Amino acid sequence: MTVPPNQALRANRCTFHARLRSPPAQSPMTSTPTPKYARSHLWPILSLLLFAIASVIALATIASPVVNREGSNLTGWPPPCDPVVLLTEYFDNVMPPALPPGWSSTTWVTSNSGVPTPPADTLLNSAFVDDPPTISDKQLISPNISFGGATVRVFFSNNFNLQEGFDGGVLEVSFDNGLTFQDILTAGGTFIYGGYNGSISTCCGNPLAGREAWTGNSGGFIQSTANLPVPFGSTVMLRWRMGSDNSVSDAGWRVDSVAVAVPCRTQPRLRPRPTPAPRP
Ligand SMILES: [Ca+2]
Ligand SMILES: [Ca+2]
Repeated sequence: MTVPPNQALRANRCTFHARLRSPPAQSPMTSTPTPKYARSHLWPILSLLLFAIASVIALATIASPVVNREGSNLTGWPPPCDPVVLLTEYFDNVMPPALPPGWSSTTWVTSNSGVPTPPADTLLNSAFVDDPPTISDKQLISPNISFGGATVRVFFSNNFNLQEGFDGGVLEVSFDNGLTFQDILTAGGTFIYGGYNGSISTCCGNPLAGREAWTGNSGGFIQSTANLPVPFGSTVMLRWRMGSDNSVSDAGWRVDSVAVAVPCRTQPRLRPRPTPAPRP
């Protein structure tokens, strides 16, 4: 039978495509055939994938200590602000009994030994005044601190052993260059730590009679901290004032590690400006 030319051509095409689709002849010795496509295309992809995984693991191993180190340094970063330190005094750069420059008193001295113990919060010295068995009014005055219009924070280490209820100490402030002083609480201040712990008897001539004060025995240095609003345009002078009555002495009072600062305030966060729309 004669096959028409069109049918012969169609049959040859089918045979050609069937050869393309049919798997190659297998060797009788090969039991598990390996597709050529997998070898030629999947291996580069798998190699790239393995290389990428290895790179990620290596980078993580190298970067981990850096991230941890910088993470610890960056805790709380950026800080909301920095405190503005106005005054610090540790009384350590003078030879006792001299007071540091700018500090004044006729009765207080610097001291590195004796009672009340310990003699200093920061070595070697503290400011010290005794508690005599007689009526006395002993004042230690700070330099003038030029800052106003904000609440400042006063820190100091406080070691007192004063006849309880009869002798005591107070912190006073002046906003007029030392012309007048008032108690820090009367001036609007508030204690955060280590505030007054008693009141002074009115019986026996103490110049601080009837006032709240530090009195009795602190048992070593304690931290006293107060907030003090300072009127705009004013300066601040601090006065540690010890008053004693007409009998019975005690070890005295030590002040050390004084700092005055504008405490950390939260700064307003700037909002990013919106991108202006392009003009036509
Ligand atoms: Ca000191
Ligand atoms: Ca006394």
